[in-house]
Amino acid sequence: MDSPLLQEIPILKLAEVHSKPDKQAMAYGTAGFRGKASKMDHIFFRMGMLAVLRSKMLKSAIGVMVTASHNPVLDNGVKLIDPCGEMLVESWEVIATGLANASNDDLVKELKKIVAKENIDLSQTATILLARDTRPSSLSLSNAVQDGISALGGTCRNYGLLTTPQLHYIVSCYNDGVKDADEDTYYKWFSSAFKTLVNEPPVNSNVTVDCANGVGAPKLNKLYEHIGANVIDIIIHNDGEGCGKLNEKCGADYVKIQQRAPIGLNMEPFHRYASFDGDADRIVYYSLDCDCNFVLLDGDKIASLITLYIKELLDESKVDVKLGMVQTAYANGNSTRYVTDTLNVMVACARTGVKHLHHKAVEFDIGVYFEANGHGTVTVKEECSNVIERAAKDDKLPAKQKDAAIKLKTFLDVINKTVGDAMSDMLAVEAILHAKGWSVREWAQLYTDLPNRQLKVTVADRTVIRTTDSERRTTSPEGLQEEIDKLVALFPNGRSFVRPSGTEDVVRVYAESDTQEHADSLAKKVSILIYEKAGGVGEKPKEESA
Ligand code: 16G
Ligand code: ZN
Repeated sequence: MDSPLLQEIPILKLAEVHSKPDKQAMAYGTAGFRGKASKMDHIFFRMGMLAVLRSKMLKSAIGVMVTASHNPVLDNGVKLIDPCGEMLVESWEVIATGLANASNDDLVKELKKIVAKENIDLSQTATILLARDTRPSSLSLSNAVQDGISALGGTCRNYGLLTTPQLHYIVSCYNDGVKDADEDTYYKWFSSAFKTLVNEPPVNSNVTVDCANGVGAPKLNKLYEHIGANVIDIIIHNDGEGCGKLNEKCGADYVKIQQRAPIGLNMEPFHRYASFDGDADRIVYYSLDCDCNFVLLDGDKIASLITLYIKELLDESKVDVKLGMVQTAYANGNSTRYVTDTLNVMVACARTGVKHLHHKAVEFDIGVYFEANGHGTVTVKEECSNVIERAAKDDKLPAKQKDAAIKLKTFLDVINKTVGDAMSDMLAVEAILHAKGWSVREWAQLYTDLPNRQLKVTVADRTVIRTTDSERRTTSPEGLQEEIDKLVALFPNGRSFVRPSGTEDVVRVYAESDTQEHADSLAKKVSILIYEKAGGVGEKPKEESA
């Protein structure tokens, strides 16, 4: 008998509407497909179909998010979310790339190939949870996803505008049996956990949040309404209502890389500021010190604060579980030293890209993971949650011990454990500062960042650079690592690594040292080395004369 997939006519009809231009190839990268929105309609259509196949295979709902995060407003992107709210499994990234690049004529053949290879029972039902960010192209591209879903007979629940982490959260709730999970479920859960943590007395100083003119603005506003202005005081900046463009001179990425305030923000010393990125899965904090110097509290500082707080509560509650932190090679050396030596917490290193950190973090009972760029969260093993919950209810424990367990349980409730979430991370930071009676000043002083510099070098083929040891060392071109080592040895506290970017056609160079001058000089020397040894193109990086 013909399988439902063999109803080729409707597929082909819709495929014609969402036809793939010739000679265009794209890859499912670190965070899904990303590129110029005007060239990607066929990708969205095909990802709708792929989500249906994955949903049938896993007999669970699958998420599809339409966003290009911190990219410019004319870009767009799409990523799939697996049943527990985690990123799409890596083996399916290859399948996604194959389907995206199949010619129009080969589309049905490619679909059949996936069905056969993955042994998918097409009689299964499929449910896709779809959402989008505020980009001008997002509505029509999410319609293309919907067409893909209907082409293969799947059911689509379209949530409209959401932040990326909200959709991750809703996918996990839905597959946990909460079939009516929606945006409100999110606000109710996180606002109630936050209020339990900080209600007495409420947070008194305000926090100004730059929402990058993105979807974070309306959503933070709603969260704020649920929490109440009597508990937290949030001022939203770059809310997308004015003439500012999405991610243009604003947002977490801009603030982190430029180390300066977003457009239109007049900063005052010691005030708390935060920036989300365009889909609100990243957050960085910042402030001005008494000399009006810009002070950045990036993903490393957020992770250190969270790790410190969890460690204190574990010690107080005497709950014996393994706490660990996961960073990437970009983590500031002094953050790693602080967590390892001062907090006595184990630090693991993972490759760039959230999924790599997440996978390492789940090896710990409680894993705190953050990229320096502000993407991160905390993972908690189920057995560990149970141990904490039992301690929180144990009347035989001394009051102080039980109290710490209750605080830890409530604190972990404020965390979106599926993926890094700017809103939930913000609540976590605000709750910790409140609990400790700290301003940004005390937080910033946990450790001092080592001066660092990031540069990029354009080469003919960036894949000639191969890395190992979580991208901290290169294995190719031959002899490159030895040369980098020699340069690093010239600088006090020197460290440098290079890696091919996963999102841009460049090689990235990172360097840190005891002074900004040294960090700049090391980064320059390594860039020149890359240019010479790895086939640099265009203008050669130059060392500034002293
Ligand atoms: C993507 C990743 C981010 C990573 C960045 C690196 C996700 C959701 N996002 O934006 O984690 O830091 O790529 O970009 O995984 P690069 O490879 O160009 O340096
Ligand atoms: Zn993002």
